[in-house]
Amino acid sequence: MSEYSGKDIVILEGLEAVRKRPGMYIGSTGSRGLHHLIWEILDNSIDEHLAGFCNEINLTLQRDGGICVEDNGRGVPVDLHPTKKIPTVRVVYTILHAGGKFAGSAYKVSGGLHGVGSSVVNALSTKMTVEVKSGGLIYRDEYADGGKPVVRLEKGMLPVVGKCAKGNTGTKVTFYPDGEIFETTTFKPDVIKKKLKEIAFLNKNLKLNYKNEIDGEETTYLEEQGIQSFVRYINREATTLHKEPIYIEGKSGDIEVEVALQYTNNYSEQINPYCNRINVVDGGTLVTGFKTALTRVMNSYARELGVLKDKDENFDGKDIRNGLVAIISIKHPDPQFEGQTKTKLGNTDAKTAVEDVFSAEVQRYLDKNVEILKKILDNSLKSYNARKASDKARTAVLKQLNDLDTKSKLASCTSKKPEECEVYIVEGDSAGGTVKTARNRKTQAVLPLRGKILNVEKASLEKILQNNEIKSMIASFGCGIGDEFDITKLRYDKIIILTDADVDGAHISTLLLTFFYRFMPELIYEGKIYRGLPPLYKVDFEKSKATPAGKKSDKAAQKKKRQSEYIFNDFELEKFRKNKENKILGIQRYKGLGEMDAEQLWETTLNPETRILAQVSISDTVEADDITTTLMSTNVPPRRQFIMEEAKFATLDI
Ligand code: 28F
Repeated sequence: MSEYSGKDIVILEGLEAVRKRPGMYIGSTGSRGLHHLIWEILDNSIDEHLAGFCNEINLTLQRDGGICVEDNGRGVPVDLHPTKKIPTVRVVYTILHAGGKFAGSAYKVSGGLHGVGSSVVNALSTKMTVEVKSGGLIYRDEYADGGKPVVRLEKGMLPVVGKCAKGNTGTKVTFYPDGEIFETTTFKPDVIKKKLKEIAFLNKNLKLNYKNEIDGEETTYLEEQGIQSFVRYINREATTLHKEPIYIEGKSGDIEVEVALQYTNNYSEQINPYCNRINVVDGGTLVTGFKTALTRVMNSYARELGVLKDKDENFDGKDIRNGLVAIISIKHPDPQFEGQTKTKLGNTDAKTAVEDVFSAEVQRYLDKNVEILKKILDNSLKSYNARKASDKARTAVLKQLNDLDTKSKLASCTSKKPEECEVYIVEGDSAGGTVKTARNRKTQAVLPLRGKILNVEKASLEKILQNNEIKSMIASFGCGIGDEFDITKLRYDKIIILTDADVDGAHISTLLLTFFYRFMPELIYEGKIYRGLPPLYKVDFEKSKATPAGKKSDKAAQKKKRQSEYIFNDFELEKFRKNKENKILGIQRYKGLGEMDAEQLWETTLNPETRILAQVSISDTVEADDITTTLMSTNVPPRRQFIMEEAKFATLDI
C-alpha cells in the first residue's frame, strides 16, 4: 500500500469530492471533459511561460493511453511545504485548491481553473507521475487510483531518480484518465492539435511540440508573429482588402493590449477577444473599447477626407466592421469574468485601455498607410449605401406583408392562442399537402416552401426581402424582422422545420437556420425552433421466441406476433438487427416525407405524443469537443453552431 497517513485523509477527501462530482470541476465526463484534463495541465506550463520562465512544451499522446506534458520552466518546487510538511509539488497535486494563483502573487496573470487543475486531473486519473528537474537533480512523485501517493518520502523529501545539467529545469506530468469516470478515454488528435495551434497564436515564441506515438505524427507549433498570424490563418481562404494584417500593441497602466485586424470582402464581422489568453467569447469591455475606438477614428477620417457627402452623416459601427476579422488580446492583472459561463470581461479599465491604445496606434498606422485607409473607408461606404438602400426596401416590404399574409401558402390553424400553436415549415408542395391532411387543424399550421431557400449569407438584404419564401415566413410568424423584430408577437410556440432525411433536406434546414440566425436570432435563443425527425425505416418483424419443443404454435398466435416499428436512424436499426429475438420480415426505407401516407405521417412526425423533435440552440463557442474549432474552420462562418438536442427519443410501436 501507499504511504497513507492521518494527514492525507483530509487531502483525499478533497480529491474524493472531485471524483464524486467531476462535472463541477471539468464541465462534463464526456469527450470534452476528457480533453479538459489536458488543457488544465497545459495551462500550468503556459502560466510558467507567461511568468517568463518557459519557452518550450512537449505534448505526447502515448501508446499506453497516457498523456505526457513537459515544460522547461522552473519546475514545481520540491522543497518541504512550510505548513503541510510534505513536498510542495505533492501539495499542488493532491490538495484541492492548492496553487499559488489563488493566493494571488505567484503569477501576475493567469487563466484556466486558476491553479486547481493539477489536483483535479490527478483525482480523475488511475495513475499520474510528476517529474521535476531542478538544481541538477530529477525528482519523481507518483499517484494512483485518483491521487493517492505511492512514493515513500525520505525525511519529507521526494526520491531523486536521476541527474541532469544544473540549468536544465522543468516539469513533466504523465497521466491516465480513469475509465470509470469518463465515458470515453480516447483522445482526439485533431482537437489537441487545434488547441496547440491556438496556444501558439496567443503566445508568440512559445514552441509546442506534439507527438503521437500511435500514428507516429510529430508536429511543432511556433508562431513568431502571434495574433497577426492568427488573423492571417483565419483569412487564409478569404479575399482580403489589404495584404498584411494591421498589428497594434501598447500598454495602458498595467494592462497590455494587442490587436491584429484585416478586412476581407465578406459581409460578416468576426472579433475574437482574449483576456489573459482566455477566449472571452461573450466579449465585454475589451470589445466595447475596440469598437468605440474604431468607429470614432474611422468616422473622423471619413469626415476629413469627405467620404460621406452629407456632413452630418456618420458611418454606423457596423458599416466600419463590415468584412472585419480581428483578434484582441489583452493581459490584465485582475480580470473579472462575468456572466453565467464567465466568458465576458467586466473590467471597465480594460475598455479605456483598449480604446486608448488602439485609437492612438491605429491612427499612427493609417497615417502612414493611406492606401489601406482608403480601401477601408471605401468598404465602409459600400456597406453604408447598401444599408440605406435596404432600409428603404425593408420599409416597403414590411408594408406589403399584411396583404401577403392572405396570399401566402400558409395553411393556418384555427386556434389563435400562440402557446398552443405550432407551424410546420415543410420542404416541397407535395409533402406540404400530406402534412396539411394529416395535421391537427386546431393547433398545427403548415407552411410549404418551394425548393431551396435563398442563402442569406450571400445575398444582399434587398434581395433577401424580395424572396417569396422569406416573405411568407416573416408574414406567417407575425413578429417582424431585424431591428423591428418583436418576439412577443410570435404566433406560434414552436416553429418546426420538416425536411427529408437526405442531403438536400439537411441543406434546406441549414439555409433556414442561417436565415433565422441572421434576422430573427431571438427565435433560436428563446428555443422556438425545432427540427422534426421523421423515421428513416419501417421494419416488419416478428418476435421469434423459441417455441417450446413438442408444442406446435397455432396460426392465430403467430399472426399476433407480426408487428412493425418505425426506426429513426441507422444506429437504432443496427441495434434492432442485432437483437436475436427479432425476425425481420422486411425493411422499408423512407426516402422522403412524400412516401408516407397521412396516417403514418401523423403517427411518426406530427403527433405530439409520439413524434421526435430536436430543439435548435446555438453555441457561441461552437462545438461538442473543443472551443477552438471556430477559429480554425474555413468556410463555415465562425462563432456559430446550431446544436440539435433531441427532445425525445423513442421507437414507435404500431
Ligand atoms: C506539465 C505541467 O505544471 N509546470 C509548472 C511551475 C513552476 C512553479 C510553480 C509550476 C509555488 C507555491 C504553488 C517554480 N519556482 N507543467 C507544470 N511549473 N508551479 S507548475 O509554482 C507553484 C506555486 O505553490 C514555480 C518558483 N515559483 C514557481
